[in-house]
Amino acid sequence: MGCLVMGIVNATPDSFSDGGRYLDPDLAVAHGLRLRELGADILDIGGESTRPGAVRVTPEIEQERVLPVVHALAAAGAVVSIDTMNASTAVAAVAAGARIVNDVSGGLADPDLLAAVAATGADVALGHWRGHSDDMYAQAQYDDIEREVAAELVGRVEAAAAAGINPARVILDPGLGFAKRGDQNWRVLRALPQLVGLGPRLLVGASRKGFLAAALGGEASEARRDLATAVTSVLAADAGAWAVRVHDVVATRDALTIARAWQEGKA
Ligand code: PMM
Repeated sequence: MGCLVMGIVNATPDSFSDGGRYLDPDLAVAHGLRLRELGADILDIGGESTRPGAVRVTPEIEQERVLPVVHALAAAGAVVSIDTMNASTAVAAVAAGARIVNDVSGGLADPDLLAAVAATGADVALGHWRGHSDDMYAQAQYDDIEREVAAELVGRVEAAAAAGINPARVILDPGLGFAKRGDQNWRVLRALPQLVGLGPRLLVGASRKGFLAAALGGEASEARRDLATAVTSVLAADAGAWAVRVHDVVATRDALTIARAWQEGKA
C-alpha cells in the first residue's frame, strides 16, 4: 500500500506513551535514525506533550528540546516534520531543516502560526482540535461527529488559505483523541473515506491511543497497542490515508507490506 509511515520522536518528559525516553537530544537523534532505517518515510519531532492533562511548556523550552534534533536528522537526509502549536517553534524548526509543520490544533492554538508557516513555504498538517489538553474532553460534544469534524477541517483549510498557504501544501488530520472520547474516535475512523474526499492529503495518528486499548478491554500493554495500531494503519491506508503517524514503525511497515501483497497477488 502506498501509505507513508511517519515515525514519532517525542523529545518530551511526559508524552502519552514514550515520555522521558528521548528527552536527551542525542538519544532522540539516535532513535530517529533507527526509525528511518526501519522504514519511516518521515520523522515527526515533538517537544510538548499533548496527552490529556499535560502541562504546557514555553516555546523556549520546546525549542531547546527539538531544534538540535530537527537539525541533526534533517542534516542526515531525513524528511522531518515538527510537531508544534507554536509559530516561533515552527519557523525555527523549518530554518533547522523541517519540511512539514504538524500542528495538532490546526492553527487554532497560536493565531500567528498559519501566517508564519505561509512565509516559510513548508507543508502544514492541520489537526481537528477544539481545545487544550486540560479541558479538551469538555469539548467532546457532538450532534453529528462525522459532519462536524469534516466541516471544522474544511474551516482550517480555509483559514490556512486566508493566511497565504496554498491548499496543495495542506495535510489534514482527524485528531484522534483530541476532543474525542472512546467510540467517537471509531465513528471518525469509519468516516475516513469522506475525510479523504475533502481533497487534502490525510494523516492519521492512532498510535497507542487510549481508544485502541479500550476496544481491547481496558489497559492493554504497549505490544498489544502496537499490534492494534498496525491494524489501524492498514485500514487507514485502505481508506485512502496519505500517511500514518506511529511509534512502532516496524509493525506498521510490515502490516502495510502484507496488505500490499494481498492486494497485488504477489510479494
Ligand atoms: N497525536 C499526538 C501528537 N501529535 N500529530 C498528529 N498529526 N496527529 C495526531 O493524532 C497526534 C499528533 C499525541 O500522541 P503522542 O503523545 O503519542 O505523540
